[in-house]
Amino acid sequence: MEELQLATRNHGMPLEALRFPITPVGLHYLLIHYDIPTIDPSTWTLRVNGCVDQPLELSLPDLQAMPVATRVLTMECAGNGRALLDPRPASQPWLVEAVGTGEWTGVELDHVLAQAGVRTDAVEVLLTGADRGVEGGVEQAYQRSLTVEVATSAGVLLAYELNGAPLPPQHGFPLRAVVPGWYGMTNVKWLTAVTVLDGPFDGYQHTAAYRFRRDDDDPGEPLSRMVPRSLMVPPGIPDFFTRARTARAGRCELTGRAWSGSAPIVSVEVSTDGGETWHPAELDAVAGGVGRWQAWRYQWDAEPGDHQLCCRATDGAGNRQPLEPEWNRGGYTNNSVHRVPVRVVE
Ligand SMILES: Nc1nc2c(c(=O)[nH]1)N[C@H]1C(S)=C(S)[C@@H](COP(=O)(O)O)O[C@H]1N2
Ligand SMILES: [Mo]
Repeated sequence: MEELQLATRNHGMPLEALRFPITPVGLHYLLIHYDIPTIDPSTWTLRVNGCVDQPLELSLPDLQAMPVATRVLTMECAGNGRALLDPRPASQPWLVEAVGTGEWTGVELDHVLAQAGVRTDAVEVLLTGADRGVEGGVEQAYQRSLTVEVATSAGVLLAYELNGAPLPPQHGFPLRAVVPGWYGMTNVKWLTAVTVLDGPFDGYQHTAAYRFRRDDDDPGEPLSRMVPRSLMVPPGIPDFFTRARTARAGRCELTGRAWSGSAPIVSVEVSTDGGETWHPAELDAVAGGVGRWQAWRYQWDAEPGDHQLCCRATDGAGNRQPLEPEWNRGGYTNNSVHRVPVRVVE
């Protein structure tokens, strides 16, 4: 029941929505650890404080008067693929659809930090959301930090628009961070404060959550950039309850998208026999980029029978999706190849 409770609050992107280069807002995946906070935009401000020369308190119009930047970026939850691990780590039970691509508009975090003047003793930049909850027995506001280097040179946006409209409540109204190429947890929603710290942040979302830990004793490695993944639009038609798919024999174009947070995608391969043999897919002329998905297609001559379709991506840094996942306690970064069983009929 607890997994169902999370699954109904936090929805994924239906895979057929891979056809949209920019995900319509209502189809973008959603992950909200606690509750959507109530925010009155007329009194809301962003505090910029800590190790800065000039602390700031900025209203939404103040932020909107600053230089505007727009970026198309793919966002993926670090737990995407979790529920495919065995045993299944109990948490938000994502299969593979915790992803979406948005056109984010706002002001560069670097611009705001420059206005405040980051002092030389600065080490990290802490982002605090307005939402509160309890996790692992610890009451907390949702907080994540970035190194000063990432905060000032990685193209981080403080976004107030998604796809040309004000952020909707569920995606962080009135302001959220968007960090190109990083997993979803970094993109703090409902921002209330940007605090420059003179030491590393040791809050729950860094020390307990979002670490790749092989077992209970493993302190683990912090998660950062998205590892490569490709997904396909499942062909044919689904059964309502089982979602088992049936397609017609003949020429069938398989399409999908692939992304990585470290380097552009350089190849996508397709297998129609469960990963025994692989064939190159064609990458669309419109290039993706670091943290922005890339469309691909493959012409499949579908013969009657049962097939397991698979796709796998490789990025320019040489990272390729594995056939099998590596289990870990939090169920993170399972980017093993996407598998879609299909029955082909005459
Ligand atoms: N304040 C706040 N920010 C947050 C979260 C949250 O619960 N609270 N969830 C994070 C996680 S784990 C993910 S995957 C993304 C999801 O963003 P989306 O719901 O806009 O797709 O937001 C991140 N930012
Ligand atoms: Mo996430």
